[in-house]
Amino acid sequence: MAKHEETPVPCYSSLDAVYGDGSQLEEAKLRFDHLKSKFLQVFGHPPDVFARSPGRVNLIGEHIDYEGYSVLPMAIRQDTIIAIRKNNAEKVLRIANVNDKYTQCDYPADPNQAIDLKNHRWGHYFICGYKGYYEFAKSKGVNVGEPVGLDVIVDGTVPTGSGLSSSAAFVCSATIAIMAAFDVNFPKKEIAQLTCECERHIGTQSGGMDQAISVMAKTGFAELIDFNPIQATDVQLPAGGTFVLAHSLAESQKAVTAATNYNNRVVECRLASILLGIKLGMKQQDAISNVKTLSDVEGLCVSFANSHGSSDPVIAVKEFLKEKPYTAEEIEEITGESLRSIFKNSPSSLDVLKAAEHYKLHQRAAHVYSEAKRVHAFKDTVSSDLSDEDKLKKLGELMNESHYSCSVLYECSCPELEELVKICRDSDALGARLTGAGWGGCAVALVKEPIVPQFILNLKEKFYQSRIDKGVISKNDLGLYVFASKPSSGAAIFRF
Ligand code: NG1
Ligand code: MG
Repeated sequence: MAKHEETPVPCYSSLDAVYGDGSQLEEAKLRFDHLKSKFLQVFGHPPDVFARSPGRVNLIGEHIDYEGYSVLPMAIRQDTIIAIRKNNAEKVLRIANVNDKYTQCDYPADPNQAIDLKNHRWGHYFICGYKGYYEFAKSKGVNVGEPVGLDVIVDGTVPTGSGLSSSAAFVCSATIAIMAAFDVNFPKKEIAQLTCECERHIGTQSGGMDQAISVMAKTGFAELIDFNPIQATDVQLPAGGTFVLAHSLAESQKAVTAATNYNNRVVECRLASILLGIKLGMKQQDAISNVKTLSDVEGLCVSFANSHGSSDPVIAVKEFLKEKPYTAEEIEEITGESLRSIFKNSPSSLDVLKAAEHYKLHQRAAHVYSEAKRVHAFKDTVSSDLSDEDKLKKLGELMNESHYSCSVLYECSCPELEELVKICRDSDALGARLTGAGWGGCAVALVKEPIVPQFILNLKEKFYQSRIDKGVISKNDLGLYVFASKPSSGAAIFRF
C-alpha cells in the first residue's frame, strides 16, 4: 500500500467522509448548500467542484519549521471551503466570499502576475495558490494550456490572525480547488511542498508546517512533521487529555508586520547560523553562501558540545554568541561582508534590515535549538511506557517550557497572551502556551478531560467577561474564541 502522504488528495461524493455523522455534518451541509446557492447567485451558474482544507493548532515546535526542524501540530475542524468553476468566456479570476466583510477581488487570469504586497487584499492568498499551481504543474511537465477565467467562492471558519493558520487553510484549499477544476491531482506531500513555497508570495518567509498538516492530517492523530523532505508520522495522543484553544483577542496581522516580527526572526536565525558557522571554523564566504538555517550548523555545534562533555548545541550558542544584542556593524565585522549584500537577493529580508535596530542572535538560536529538542521529547513521551497520566503531566511541562522560550528568548508573545496563559495555568491546565506565530492569536492548553467544562467556564469568567463588558466581543460569539479541539482530517475534494 502506498504511504498516506504519497497518495493524492482524496475526492469524495459526500460530506460524511470528512465531517462524520453528528452535528458537525449538519453544520457542514448547511455551509456547502449556502456556498452553492451563493455561487449561483453571484455567477449565474452552479460550481463544478469543491475543496476544503483545515486550520491547525501547533502543539509544540514553534518558529523552528523554517530552520529545518520537526514540529508537532494537529488539524482542527475549522476549515476553508471553496467552490470553483472554469469560466472560458472571460480571462478573469473572480474571487468572492460568503462573508460580506470580504468584498469580491478580481485578478487577471495570468499566472505570472506579481502580487501587490503594498496593498494587501484577502484575495492575494488565492493568487498564491494560483501561481503555485502553475509553477508546479509546469515543473512536472503538465500541459497547462492557455490560462482561463475562474469563478470562485470562499467560506472560511478558521479565525483570522489567530495563529491557527487561516492563511494556509485558504492557500491549500485554493490550490486544491484549482487543481480539481483542471482535473489534475498530485501526491499530498508534493502539494504540501508546493503550497508552502507559494504562500511565500505573500511576503512572509514561512516554514512548511501549516500547509503540511493542512494537506496531510488524519482524523484522530497529531502529526510529527519533518522537512527536507516533508514527511508526516502519526502521533496518537494519550487518553484522558484534551487540547483547549483560547483566543487572546489580539489579532496578529502577520502579512503586515512581517518586517519587524516574523521575517525579522528568520533573518536573525540566518545571521546566528552564519556567525556560529564562522566561529566554529568555516571560512566567511563558505558560511555566507552555504549556511541557510540553524539546522545547517547543528552538527558543528554538537561536535563542540561533545568536546565539552555534552551533546547540547546550546552550549556552543552560549560560548560563541554574546547575550547582548548585536549591532549590524558588529556582525559585519565577523562576516566580512555587509548585511545588505548577504541578503541582496531577498527583498523581504532587506525590509527587515531597514527596520531593525539590533539583532538578538544568542536568544533566537537558544530558542530554536532547545525547542527542536522539546519536540522530540514530546514525541518520545507519547510513545514511552509511562502511564497516560504521567505522559500528560510531562507533555504539559514541555508545553510550559516551550511557552517560556517563545516569550523570553524569541519574544513572540504579547501582554494578552501572557495573561491568558497564566489564567490557563491557574485554572489547572497541565500546560499552556501560545500557538502559531504569536504576537497575538491563540493559546493552547492541555487539560484533563473531566475538568474541561469547568476550565472553559473559568476562562470565560477570568479572561473574556471583562472583554464582553467592554464590547470587544459579543457573549454569543464566545464559542468561536474558546473551544476544545480534537485532531481532525486533512484536505479533500468534493464532487457531488
Ligand atoms: P501562523 O501562526 O499560521 O502565522 C506561522 C508560519 C509557520 C510557523 C509558525 C511558527 C506561515 C504560513 N506559517 O504560522 O510556518 O513558522 O508561524 O511556528 O507563515
Ligand atoms: Mg498563517
